[in-house]
Amino acid sequence: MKLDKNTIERLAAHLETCELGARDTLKITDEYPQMDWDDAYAIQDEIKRRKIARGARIVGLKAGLTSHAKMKQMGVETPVFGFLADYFAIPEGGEANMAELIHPKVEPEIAFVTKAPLKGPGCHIGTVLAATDFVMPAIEVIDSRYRDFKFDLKSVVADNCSSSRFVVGGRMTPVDKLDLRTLGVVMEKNGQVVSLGAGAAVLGHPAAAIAMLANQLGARGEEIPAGTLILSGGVTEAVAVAAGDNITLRIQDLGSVGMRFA
Ligand code: 0L1
Ligand code: MG
Repeated sequence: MKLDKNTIERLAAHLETCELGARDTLKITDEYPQMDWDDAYAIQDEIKRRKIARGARIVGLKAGLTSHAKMKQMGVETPVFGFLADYFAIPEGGEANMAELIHPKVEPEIAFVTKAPLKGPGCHIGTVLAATDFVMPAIEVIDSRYRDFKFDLKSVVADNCSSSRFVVGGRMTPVDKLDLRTLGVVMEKNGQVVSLGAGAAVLGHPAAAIAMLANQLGARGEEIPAGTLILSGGVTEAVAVAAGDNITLRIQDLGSVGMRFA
């Protein structure tokens, strides 16, 4: 690690204050270009610790930048992971308040819920499918705290991978009779189709994103417990939204989920 404990705590407090106050900031590597991956995840962990200390519950995990479309959109090559806090969750058909957000975008995702623990190294698509209770459609709202979404990957990881809000809905569908690679994904904004894709856009198979996450956590000595909700990553590029927008996501065989921005 290149940063000391005080600096990590200060950067975590700064990023979380930006999140809670809906204020943007410059990417933190401008001030700390020497920051490494361990520093970036230590800042994310400190943000998580602060939330738990204030009484928030951690309700899930997310894999990010898992599709080639997203990697190209962001100019990066490696997937990343973050956490979901309880107050990020919006009920199916519910509303996100733009006053609490900076410049949100939405992503169509396949959410997994596990029924057995997953611990890397060595997790693969088969291990993940065997440990999956069901999958559901999910809309993730990302809201980078960095001005104009201008960042590098370490700054993004420190900022909990732009996590902000999410909604899950549709049908809780077991995976044994599904081919997640060929599931069609259609996202609409105000009734117009804005994104089209298939599950295979996520690392060739959405379960590969969950395996990657389990292996990355395993390298840190952590596992994914049974009963964990995990967002596997955007199937398409993220789409910008504004107050008044209605978003609907339909995923073949999994049903649909919707939300709006007020
Ligand atoms: O959910 C994600 O794919 C993470 C995105 C992190 C970068 C961004 O803000 O687009
Ligand atoms: Mg995402």
